[in-house]
Amino acid sequence: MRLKTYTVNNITEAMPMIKRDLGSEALILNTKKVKKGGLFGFFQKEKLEVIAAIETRATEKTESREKPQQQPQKPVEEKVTSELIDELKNIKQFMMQSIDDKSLPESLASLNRRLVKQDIDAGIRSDLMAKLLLETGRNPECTEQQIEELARQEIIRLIEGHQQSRSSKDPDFICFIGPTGVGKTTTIAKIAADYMLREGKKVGLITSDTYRIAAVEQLKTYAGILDIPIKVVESSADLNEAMEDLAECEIILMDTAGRNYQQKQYIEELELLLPENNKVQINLVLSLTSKYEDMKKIIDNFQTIKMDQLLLTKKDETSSSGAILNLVHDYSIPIRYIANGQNVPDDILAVTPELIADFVLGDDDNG
Ligand SMILES: Nc1nc2c(ncn2[C@@H]2O[C@H](COP(=O)(O)OP(=O)(O)OP(=O)(O)O)[C@@H](O)[C@H]2O)c(=O)[nH]1
Ligand SMILES: [Mg+2]
Repeated sequence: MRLKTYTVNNITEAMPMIKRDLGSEALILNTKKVKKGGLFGFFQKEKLEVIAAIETRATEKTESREKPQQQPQKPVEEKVTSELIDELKNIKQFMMQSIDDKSLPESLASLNRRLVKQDIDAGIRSDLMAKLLLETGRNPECTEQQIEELARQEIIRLIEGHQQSRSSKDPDFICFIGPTGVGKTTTIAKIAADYMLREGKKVGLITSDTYRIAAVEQLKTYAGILDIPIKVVESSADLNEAMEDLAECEIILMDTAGRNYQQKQYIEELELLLPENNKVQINLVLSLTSKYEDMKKIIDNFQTIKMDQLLLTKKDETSSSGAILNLVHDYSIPIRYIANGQNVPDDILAVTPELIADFVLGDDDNG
Protein backbone atom coordinates (compact mmCIF):
# COMPACT_ATOMS: atom_id res chain seq x y z
CA MET A 1 0.00 0.00 0.00
CA ARG A 2 1.26 3.51 -0.82
CA LEU A 3 0.30 6.29 1.56
CA LYS A 4 0.48 10.01 1.00
CA THR A 5 -0.43 12.95 3.23
CA TYR A 6 -1.74 16.27 1.96
CA THR A 7 -2.27 19.51 3.83
CA VAL A 8 -4.98 21.52 2.11
CA ASN A 9 -7.71 24.09 2.71
CA ASN A 10 -10.52 21.64 2.05
CA ILE A 11 -11.20 18.15 0.78
CA THR A 12 -12.17 19.34 -2.70
CA GLU A 13 -8.71 20.83 -3.11
CA ALA A 14 -7.09 17.49 -2.17
CA MET A 15 -9.01 15.40 -4.68
CA PRO A 16 -7.19 16.35 -7.92
CA MET A 17 -3.83 15.98 -6.09
CA ILE A 18 -4.72 12.49 -4.84
CA LYS A 19 -5.92 11.49 -8.27
CA ARG A 20 -2.73 12.86 -9.89
CA ASP A 21 -0.37 11.13 -7.43
CA LEU A 22 -2.16 7.88 -6.60
CA GLY A 23 -4.71 7.45 -9.37
CA SER A 24 -8.48 7.24 -9.38
CA GLU A 25 -8.62 4.02 -7.32
CA ALA A 26 -7.12 5.79 -4.31
CA LEU A 27 -8.97 5.77 -0.99
CA ILE A 28 -9.10 8.44 1.69
CA LEU A 29 -8.01 6.89 4.97
CA ASN A 30 -8.28 9.82 7.30
CA THR A 31 -8.92 13.55 7.48
CA LYS A 32 -8.23 15.83 10.41
CA LYS A 33 -8.09 19.55 11.06
CA VAL A 34 -4.60 20.91 11.86
CA LYS A 35 -3.20 24.37 12.62
CA LYS A 36 -0.31 25.53 10.46
CA GLY A 37 2.03 28.53 10.27
CA GLY A 38 1.86 31.52 12.61
CA LEU A 39 4.31 32.87 15.16
CA PHE A 40 4.58 31.36 18.65
CA GLY A 41 1.14 29.85 18.21
CA PHE A 42 -0.48 33.10 17.01
CA PHE A 43 -2.00 33.78 13.58
CA GLN A 44 -2.18 30.08 12.82
CA LYS A 45 -4.34 28.95 9.93
CA GLU A 46 -6.66 25.98 10.14
CA LYS A 47 -5.88 23.41 7.45
CA LEU A 48 -7.10 19.96 6.63
CA GLU A 49 -4.72 17.01 6.68
CA VAL A 50 -5.80 14.26 4.32
CA ILE A 51 -4.22 10.80 4.26
CA ALA A 52 -4.83 8.87 1.05
CA ALA A 53 -3.70 5.42 0.01
CA ILE A 54 -3.56 3.15 -2.98
CA GLU A 55 -3.38 -0.62 -2.69
CA THR A 56 -0.51 -2.19 -4.61
CA ARG A 57 -1.64 -5.10 -6.78
CA ALA A 58 -1.85 -8.66 -5.47
CA THR A 59 0.27 -9.85 -8.41
CA GLU A 60 3.00 -7.35 -7.68
CA LYS A 61 3.00 -8.53 -4.09
CA THR A 62 3.41 -12.13 -5.13
CA GLU A 63 6.26 -11.27 -7.48
CA SER A 64 8.10 -9.22 -4.90
CA ARG A 65 8.20 -12.02 -2.34
CA GLU A 66 11.73 -13.11 -1.56
CA LYS A 67 11.64 -16.81 -2.44
CA PRO A 68 8.31 -17.47 -4.11
CA GLN A 69 9.54 -20.67 -5.72
CA GLN A 70 9.99 -22.30 -2.30
CA GLN A 71 6.26 -22.11 -1.49
CA PRO A 72 3.60 -23.78 -3.59
CA GLN A 73 1.82 -21.14 -5.68
CA LYS A 74 -1.71 -21.72 -4.30
CA PRO A 75 -0.92 -21.23 -0.56
CA VAL A 76 1.02 -18.07 -1.48
CA GLU A 77 -1.95 -16.70 -3.42
CA GLU A 78 -4.36 -17.58 -0.62
CA LYS A 79 -2.11 -15.90 1.94
CA VAL A 80 -1.78 -12.76 -0.17
CA THR A 81 -5.55 -12.67 -0.72
CA SER A 82 -6.31 -13.00 2.97
CA GLU A 83 -3.69 -10.35 3.81
CA LEU A 84 -5.29 -8.05 1.27
CA ILE A 85 -8.76 -8.68 2.66
CA ASP A 86 -7.50 -7.88 6.17
CA GLU A 87 -5.86 -4.69 4.94
CA LEU A 88 -9.01 -3.63 3.11
CA LYS A 89 -11.06 -4.31 6.25
CA ASN A 90 -8.71 -2.06 8.22
CA ILE A 91 -8.98 0.64 5.61
CA LYS A 92 -12.78 0.42 5.67
CA GLN A 93 -12.80 0.60 9.46
CA PHE A 94 -10.55 3.65 9.29
CA MET A 95 -12.79 5.33 6.75
CA MET A 96 -15.90 4.65 8.82
CA GLN A 97 -14.36 6.48 11.74
CA SER A 98 -12.93 9.35 9.74
CA ILE A 99 -15.72 10.29 7.35
CA ASP A 100 -18.03 12.55 9.23
CA ASP A 101 -19.96 15.70 8.46
CA LYS A 102 -17.05 18.00 9.28
CA SER A 103 -14.66 16.36 6.84
CA LEU A 104 -17.14 16.42 3.94
CA PRO A 105 -17.80 19.25 1.49
CA GLU A 106 -21.21 20.84 2.14
CA SER A 107 -22.91 19.19 -0.83
CA LEU A 108 -22.05 15.72 0.51
CA ALA A 109 -22.52 16.69 4.17
CA SER A 110 -26.15 17.66 3.51
CA LEU A 111 -26.78 14.35 1.73
CA ASN A 112 -25.08 12.52 4.60
CA ARG A 113 -27.35 14.30 7.11
CA ARG A 114 -30.41 13.17 5.14
CA LEU A 115 -29.17 9.58 5.23
CA VAL A 116 -28.56 9.84 8.99
CA LYS A 117 -32.18 10.99 9.36
CA GLN A 118 -33.30 7.91 7.46
CA ASP A 119 -31.38 5.74 9.98
CA ILE A 120 -29.04 4.31 7.40
CA ASP A 121 -26.25 2.31 8.94
CA ALA A 122 -22.96 4.23 9.44
CA GLY A 123 -20.97 1.67 7.43
CA ILE A 124 -23.23 1.99 4.39
CA ARG A 125 -23.08 5.79 4.60
CA SER A 126 -19.29 5.86 4.87
CA ASP A 127 -18.91 3.57 1.87
CA LEU A 128 -21.27 5.74 -0.12
CA MET A 129 -19.60 8.99 0.95
CA ALA A 130 -16.14 7.61 0.11
CA LYS A 131 -17.33 6.73 -3.40
CA LEU A 132 -19.00 10.09 -3.87
CA LEU A 133 -15.90 11.91 -2.59
CA LEU A 134 -13.81 10.23 -5.27
CA GLU A 135 -16.40 10.98 -7.96
CA THR A 136 -16.72 14.61 -6.96
CA GLY A 137 -12.92 14.78 -6.81
CA ARG A 138 -12.78 13.67 -10.44
CA ASN A 139 -15.39 16.22 -11.32
CA PRO A 140 -15.33 19.19 -8.89
CA GLU A 141 -18.02 20.98 -10.93
CA CYS A 142 -20.63 18.37 -9.85
CA THR A 143 -23.98 19.97 -9.05
CA GLU A 144 -26.10 18.82 -6.11
CA GLN A 145 -28.49 17.18 -8.55
CA GLN A 146 -25.64 15.22 -10.13
CA ILE A 147 -24.40 14.13 -6.68
CA GLU A 148 -27.92 12.99 -5.84
CA GLU A 149 -28.07 10.97 -9.06
CA LEU A 150 -24.64 9.44 -8.38
CA ALA A 151 -25.82 8.48 -4.89
CA ARG A 152 -28.96 6.95 -6.36
CA GLN A 153 -26.94 4.87 -8.83
CA GLU A 154 -24.58 3.69 -6.08
CA ILE A 155 -27.51 2.67 -3.85
CA ILE A 156 -29.13 0.80 -6.75
CA ARG A 157 -25.84 -1.01 -7.43
CA LEU A 158 -25.57 -1.99 -3.76
CA ILE A 159 -29.12 -3.37 -3.76
CA GLU A 160 -28.65 -5.26 -7.03
CA GLY A 161 -25.55 -6.90 -5.58
CA HIS A 162 -27.49 -8.15 -2.56
CA GLN A 163 -30.90 -9.06 -3.97
CA GLN A 164 -30.47 -12.32 -5.82
CA SER A 165 -33.57 -14.49 -5.68
CA ARG A 166 -33.10 -17.59 -3.54
CA SER A 167 -35.47 -19.87 -5.42
CA SER A 168 -35.16 -20.65 -9.10
CA LYS A 169 -38.82 -21.23 -9.87
CA ASP A 170 -42.10 -19.58 -8.97
CA PRO A 171 -43.40 -21.03 -5.72
CA ASP A 172 -46.81 -22.69 -5.48
CA PHE A 173 -47.05 -22.52 -1.70
CA ILE A 174 -46.13 -19.36 0.19
CA CYS A 175 -46.14 -19.26 3.95
CA PHE A 176 -46.25 -15.94 5.81
CA ILE A 177 -44.71 -15.77 9.24
CA GLY A 178 -43.84 -12.91 11.55
CA PRO A 179 -44.35 -11.10 14.84
CA THR A 180 -47.78 -10.10 16.17
CA GLY A 181 -49.77 -7.45 14.38
CA VAL A 182 -47.27 -6.61 11.64
CA GLY A 183 -49.89 -7.06 8.91
CA LYS A 184 -49.50 -10.69 7.78
CA THR A 185 -53.20 -11.36 7.22
CA THR A 186 -53.86 -8.02 5.51
CA THR A 187 -50.83 -8.47 3.25
CA ILE A 188 -51.91 -12.02 2.31
CA ALA A 189 -55.27 -10.60 1.19
CA LYS A 190 -53.46 -7.98 -0.95
CA ILE A 191 -51.17 -10.59 -2.50
CA ALA A 192 -54.03 -13.03 -3.12
CA ALA A 193 -55.88 -10.28 -4.97
CA ASP A 194 -52.76 -9.48 -6.96
CA TYR A 195 -52.26 -13.12 -8.06
CA MET A 196 -55.94 -13.34 -9.02
CA LEU A 197 -56.46 -10.03 -10.73
CA ARG A 198 -53.07 -9.39 -12.32
CA GLU A 199 -51.85 -12.91 -13.04
CA GLY A 200 -55.26 -14.60 -13.38
CA LYS A 201 -54.16 -17.44 -11.08
CA LYS A 202 -56.39 -19.75 -9.08
CA VAL A 203 -55.57 -18.93 -5.44
CA GLY A 204 -56.28 -20.91 -2.26
CA LEU A 205 -55.81 -19.82 1.38
CA ILE A 206 -54.82 -21.74 4.49
CA THR A 207 -54.60 -20.40 8.02
CA SER A 208 -53.06 -22.01 11.05
CA ASP A 209 -53.93 -19.04 13.24
CA THR A 210 -56.45 -20.59 15.58
CA TYR A 211 -54.77 -18.76 18.43
CA ARG A 212 -56.75 -15.53 18.18
CA ILE A 213 -60.53 -15.98 18.14
CA ALA A 214 -61.15 -13.46 15.36
CA ALA A 215 -58.17 -14.47 13.22
CA VAL A 216 -59.89 -17.19 11.18
CA GLU A 217 -62.88 -14.93 10.57
CA GLN A 218 -60.55 -12.15 9.36
CA LEU A 219 -59.03 -14.30 6.62
CA LYS A 220 -62.39 -15.95 5.84
CA THR A 221 -63.84 -12.49 5.19
CA TYR A 222 -61.13 -11.78 2.60
CA ALA A 223 -61.59 -15.27 1.09
CA GLY A 224 -65.32 -14.53 0.79
CA ILE A 225 -64.75 -11.16 -0.92
CA LEU A 226 -62.29 -12.72 -3.38
CA ASP A 227 -64.43 -15.86 -3.70
CA ILE A 228 -61.53 -18.24 -3.10
CA PRO A 229 -61.34 -21.43 -0.97
CA ILE A 230 -59.89 -21.37 2.57
CA LYS A 231 -58.84 -24.18 4.93
CA VAL A 232 -58.11 -23.96 8.65
CA VAL A 233 -55.35 -26.21 10.03
CA GLU A 234 -54.11 -27.02 13.52
CA SER A 235 -51.33 -29.54 12.85
CA SER A 236 -48.97 -30.62 10.10
CA ALA A 237 -51.29 -33.62 9.41
CA ASP A 238 -54.16 -31.15 8.85
CA LEU A 239 -51.88 -29.15 6.61
CA ASN A 240 -51.12 -32.07 4.30
CA GLU A 241 -54.83 -32.75 4.04
CA ALA A 242 -55.60 -29.10 3.31
CA MET A 243 -52.95 -29.00 0.59
CA GLU A 244 -54.54 -32.05 -1.04
CA ASP A 245 -57.95 -30.41 -0.83
CA LEU A 246 -56.55 -27.32 -2.53
CA ALA A 247 -54.67 -29.29 -5.20
CA GLU A 248 -56.69 -27.47 -7.88
CA CYS A 249 -55.18 -24.14 -6.87
CA GLU A 250 -52.14 -22.82 -8.70
CA ILE A 251 -50.93 -20.91 -5.68
CA ILE A 252 -51.64 -21.42 -1.98
CA LEU A 253 -51.00 -18.67 0.58
CA MET A 254 -50.74 -19.71 4.20
CA ASP A 255 -51.31 -17.41 7.18
CA THR A 256 -49.82 -18.19 10.58
CA ALA A 257 -50.37 -16.83 14.07
CA GLY A 258 -48.27 -13.81 15.04
CA ARG A 259 -45.75 -14.78 17.70
CA ASN A 260 -42.97 -13.15 19.64
CA TYR A 261 -40.16 -14.60 17.54
CA GLN A 262 -37.54 -13.05 19.77
CA GLN A 263 -38.29 -16.22 21.76
CA LYS A 264 -36.95 -19.35 20.11
CA GLN A 265 -39.68 -21.67 21.42
CA TYR A 266 -42.12 -20.15 18.92
CA ILE A 267 -39.74 -20.80 16.06
CA GLU A 268 -39.53 -24.45 17.10
CA GLU A 269 -43.35 -24.66 17.12
CA LEU A 270 -43.44 -23.21 13.62
CA GLU A 271 -40.80 -25.66 12.42
CA LEU A 272 -43.03 -28.56 13.46
CA LEU A 273 -45.91 -27.19 11.45
CA LEU A 274 -44.29 -26.16 8.17
CA PRO A 275 -44.08 -28.76 5.39
CA GLU A 276 -40.60 -29.94 4.41
CA ASN A 277 -40.89 -29.22 0.77
CA ASN A 278 -38.55 -27.27 -1.46
CA LYS A 279 -41.44 -25.71 -3.30
CA VAL A 280 -42.56 -23.97 -0.12
CA GLN A 281 -41.52 -20.38 0.01
CA ILE A 282 -41.24 -18.77 3.43
CA ASN A 283 -41.89 -15.05 3.69
CA LEU A 284 -41.01 -13.26 6.90
CA VAL A 285 -43.23 -10.21 7.43
CA LEU A 286 -41.76 -7.33 9.45
CA SER A 287 -43.09 -3.88 10.18
CA LEU A 288 -40.95 -0.85 9.32
CA THR A 289 -42.23 0.80 12.48
CA SER A 290 -40.16 -1.68 14.55
CA LYS A 291 -36.70 -0.91 15.85
CA TYR A 292 -33.97 -2.16 13.53
CA GLU A 293 -32.22 -4.02 16.34
CA ASP A 294 -35.45 -5.93 17.08
CA MET A 295 -35.87 -6.85 13.39
CA LYS A 296 -32.31 -8.17 13.36
CA LYS A 297 -32.90 -10.25 16.46
CA ILE A 298 -35.91 -11.91 14.86
CA ILE A 299 -34.07 -12.67 11.61
CA ASP A 300 -31.08 -14.00 13.54
CA ASN A 301 -33.40 -16.31 15.48
CA PHE A 302 -34.69 -17.81 12.23
CA GLN A 303 -31.46 -19.70 11.53
CA THR A 304 -33.22 -23.06 11.42
CA ILE A 305 -35.99 -22.04 9.04
CA LYS A 306 -34.95 -21.29 5.48
CA MET A 307 -36.23 -17.81 4.84
CA ASP A 308 -36.78 -16.97 1.19
CA GLN A 309 -38.11 -13.45 1.22
CA LEU A 310 -38.80 -10.49 3.43
CA LEU A 311 -41.97 -8.49 3.27
CA LEU A 312 -42.04 -5.10 4.93
CA THR A 313 -45.21 -3.35 6.08
CA LYS A 314 -46.42 0.00 7.46
CA LYS A 315 -44.08 2.08 5.31
CA ASP A 316 -46.78 4.78 5.54
CA GLU A 317 -46.42 4.94 9.32
CA THR A 318 -42.75 5.89 9.39
CA SER A 319 -40.74 8.69 7.86
CA SER A 320 -37.47 6.77 7.90
CA SER A 321 -36.73 4.07 5.35
CA GLY A 322 -33.13 3.28 6.27
CA ALA A 323 -34.06 -0.10 7.71
CA ILE A 324 -34.93 -1.30 4.18
CA LEU A 325 -31.41 -0.64 2.93
CA ASN A 326 -29.82 -1.90 6.15
CA LEU A 327 -31.71 -5.18 5.80
CA VAL A 328 -30.69 -5.57 2.16
CA HIS A 329 -27.08 -4.89 3.10
CA ASP A 330 -26.91 -6.99 6.28
CA TYR A 331 -28.88 -10.06 5.20
CA SER A 332 -29.10 -10.23 1.40
CA ILE A 333 -32.61 -11.70 1.70
CA PRO A 334 -34.73 -10.55 -1.24
CA ILE A 335 -37.45 -8.05 -0.32
CA ARG A 336 -40.40 -8.66 -2.61
CA TYR A 337 -43.14 -6.34 -1.38
CA ILE A 338 -43.52 -3.24 0.76
CA ALA A 339 -46.99 -2.53 2.16
CA ASN A 340 -47.85 1.12 2.60
CA GLY A 341 -51.35 1.31 4.06
CA GLN A 342 -54.42 -0.52 5.32
CA ASN A 343 -56.37 -0.64 2.06
CA VAL A 344 -56.82 -4.07 0.52
CA PRO A 345 -55.80 -4.69 -2.24
CA ASP A 346 -54.23 -1.36 -3.22
CA ASP A 347 -51.67 -0.50 -0.56
CA ILE A 348 -48.79 -2.71 -1.63
CA LEU A 349 -45.77 -2.07 -3.84
CA ALA A 350 -43.63 -4.55 -5.74
CA VAL A 351 -40.06 -3.78 -4.75
CA THR A 352 -37.38 -2.74 -7.22
CA PRO A 353 -33.89 -1.40 -6.44
CA GLU A 354 -35.03 1.97 -7.84
CA LEU A 355 -37.99 2.09 -5.44
CA ILE A 356 -35.76 1.44 -2.41
CA ALA A 357 -33.29 4.09 -3.62
CA ASP A 358 -36.14 6.61 -3.92
CA PHE A 359 -37.32 5.74 -0.41
CA VAL A 360 -33.92 6.17 1.22
CA LEU A 361 -33.16 9.37 -0.66
CA GLY A 362 -36.58 10.58 0.40
CA ASP A 363 -38.06 11.43 -2.99
CA ASP A 364 -40.90 8.95 -3.19
CA ASP A 365 -44.60 9.67 -3.58
CA ASN A 366 -45.60 6.32 -2.18
CA GLY A 367 -46.58 7.17 1.36
N1 LIG B 1 -50.69 1.73 8.28
C1 LIG B 1 -50.64 0.45 7.91
N2 LIG B 1 -51.35 -0.46 8.57
C2 LIG B 1 -51.28 -1.75 8.17
C3 LIG B 1 -50.47 -2.16 7.08
N3 LIG B 1 -50.60 -3.50 6.94
C4 LIG B 1 -51.47 -3.89 7.91
N4 LIG B 1 -51.88 -2.85 8.66
C5 LIG B 1 -52.79 -2.81 9.80
O1 LIG B 1 -52.18 -3.47 10.90
C6 LIG B 1 -53.17 -4.08 11.73
C7 LIG B 1 -52.80 -5.56 11.91
O2 LIG B 1 -52.91 -6.22 10.66
P1 LIG B 1 -53.05 -7.80 10.51
O3 LIG B 1 -53.05 -8.11 9.08
O4 LIG B 1 -54.18 -8.30 11.33
O5 LIG B 1 -51.68 -8.22 11.20
P2 LIG B 1 -51.19 -9.71 11.53
O6 LIG B 1 -49.72 -9.72 11.40
O7 LIG B 1 -51.95 -10.68 10.73
O8 LIG B 1 -51.59 -9.79 13.07
P3 LIG B 1 -51.63 -11.13 13.97
O9 LIG B 1 -52.22 -12.20 13.13
O10 LIG B 1 -52.48 -10.76 15.14
O11 LIG B 1 -50.23 -11.41 14.37
C8 LIG B 1 -54.48 -3.87 11.01
O12 LIG B 1 -55.12 -2.75 11.57
C9 LIG B 1 -54.08 -3.57 9.56
O13 LIG B 1 -55.03 -2.79 8.88
C10 LIG B 1 -49.71 -1.15 6.39
O14 LIG B 1 -48.95 -1.39 5.44
N5 LIG B 1 -49.83 0.14 6.85
MG1 LIG C 1 -53.07 -12.33 11.30
